[in-house]
Amino acid sequence: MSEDYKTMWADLGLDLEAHDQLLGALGQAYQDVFLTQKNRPEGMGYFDFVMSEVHGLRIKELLDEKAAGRKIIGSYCVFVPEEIVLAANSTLVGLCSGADFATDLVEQVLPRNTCALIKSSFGFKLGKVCPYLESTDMVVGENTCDGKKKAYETLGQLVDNLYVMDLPQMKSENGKALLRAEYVRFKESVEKLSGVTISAESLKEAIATVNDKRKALHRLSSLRKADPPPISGLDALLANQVSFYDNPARFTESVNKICDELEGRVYADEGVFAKRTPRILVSGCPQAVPNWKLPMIVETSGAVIVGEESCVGERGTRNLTDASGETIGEMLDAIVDRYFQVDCAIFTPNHDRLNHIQEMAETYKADGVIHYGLQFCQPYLMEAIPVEKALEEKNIPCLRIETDYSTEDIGQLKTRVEAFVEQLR
Ligand code: BJ8
Repeated sequence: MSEDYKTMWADLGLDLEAHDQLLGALGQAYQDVFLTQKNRPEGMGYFDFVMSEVHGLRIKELLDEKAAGRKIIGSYCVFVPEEIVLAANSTLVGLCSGADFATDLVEQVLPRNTCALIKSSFGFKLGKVCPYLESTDMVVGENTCDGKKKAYETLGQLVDNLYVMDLPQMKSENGKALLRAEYVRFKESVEKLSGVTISAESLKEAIATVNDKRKALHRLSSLRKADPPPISGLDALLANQVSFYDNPARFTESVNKICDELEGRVYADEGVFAKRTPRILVSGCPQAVPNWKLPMIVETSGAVIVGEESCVGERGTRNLTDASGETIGEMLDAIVDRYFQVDCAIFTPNHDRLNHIQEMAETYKADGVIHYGLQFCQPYLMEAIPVEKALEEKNIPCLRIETDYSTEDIGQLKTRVEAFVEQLR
C-alpha cells in the first residue's frame, strides 16, 4: 500500500494496525476464494481491481468528490433510494459488512445474540477500520428489523451524522403513504445537506443512471439461465456486491462489458462448470463483502449458484423505476412504486417473496434452493419455513441453513451442502 493511502486512512481516523490486519485477511480470502477459480471470464479483471483498491483508490475518489463539493451518503439498506441521492449531486455507498471484527467491543454495546450483519457493522466502526463510514456526510439507518431499529439508537451515539428513515411493515395504502412521506423527508434532508435543490431534470437523469445499473445487472442475471452458466455464482455475487461501492456509470459499463463476453461463452456452450452441474438458487439474508462463505462452500461441493434471491442480488435490483414522469411529484411516485415492491422479510404478510422465489427457481432452472438465514435474524429465519413449504408445493428441494460470519461451522455446512447436492443429481 502506498504511503498516500496510509496518510488518507490516518486522516480518516482509522486504526492503521487493525486496518492492515483486516486488509491482509481480506486479500488472503480473496486470493483463496476467487483467484483459485478456473476458467474465469476475463471481464472479472475489473472486479478484481476494484476489490484490490476497495479501501484505497475508491476511497480516494470519494474524498476527491467531497473536495469538489459532493456529499457522501452511507446506507445499510436497499430501501434508501439512490435516485434521490444522485439527483442532489451526492454519492450513495453501502455500509454493510460481511466479516466479524472487534467482537469484544461490539458485545459491550450490543447483545451477543444480535445478527452478524449488525454486529459486523458495529465492529467496523468500533474497531476503526471502515473508511467508507468515516468518509460519509450522512449515515442513513432505517426502521426495518427490530435488531437494526434498536441498534441505530446505539449507533447514534457513535456517529454524529445519523439519519433514521422510517419504513412501513405492511404493503397497504397507509404503508405506501408512509414510504412516500419518508422519501419526501429524505429528499429535503439530502437537499439541505448538499445545498442542492433537486430539479425535475436532475431527478430524471438520476433515475436513468440507476435504471441503467439495474438493467446491466438484469442482463448479467439473465445469462446465468444458460447451462452451463457462463459465470460462477461467486463472481456474479461479487459484481452485485461491488454495485454498492462503485461509481454507478463505470460499474454499468463494466457489467455490460463482461456480459458481452459472457454472451460469447453462452453461444460457445462454455462455462465455469460442466453442463448439467446441479444448479442452486440461494435465497435469504443479504451477503455483504467479504461474506463469501456459503457460495464458496456450494461451488466447491459440485454445484453452481445460478441466482441470489437477496438484497445483494435480485430482491435489491428486480424492478426499474418508471422513467416517464415529467414533474418531481410524478417521479417521486414512480420511485415509491418501485421500492414498495421490495419484498424484504420485515413485511407482513410477505406472500410476494414466496412467489418470487418460486418464479426465480423456475426461471433460472434451479434444481434446489438453499435458504440462507443469519443466526438471530428473526424475519428471515421465520420466513424460511413458509419458503420451504412453497417450494415443496413445486417439488423443488430446499435446504434451510442458519449460520453466521465465523469459519467454525464450515466443515459442518459443507457436509450438509454436499448431501443436498447429491440429492439433486
Ligand atoms: S430490505 S433485507 S437490506 S432490511 S440479517 S439486519 S433483517 S436481523 S438486512 Fe436488509 Fe433492507 Fe430488508 Fe434488504 Fe435484520 Fe436479519 Fe440482521 Fe438483516
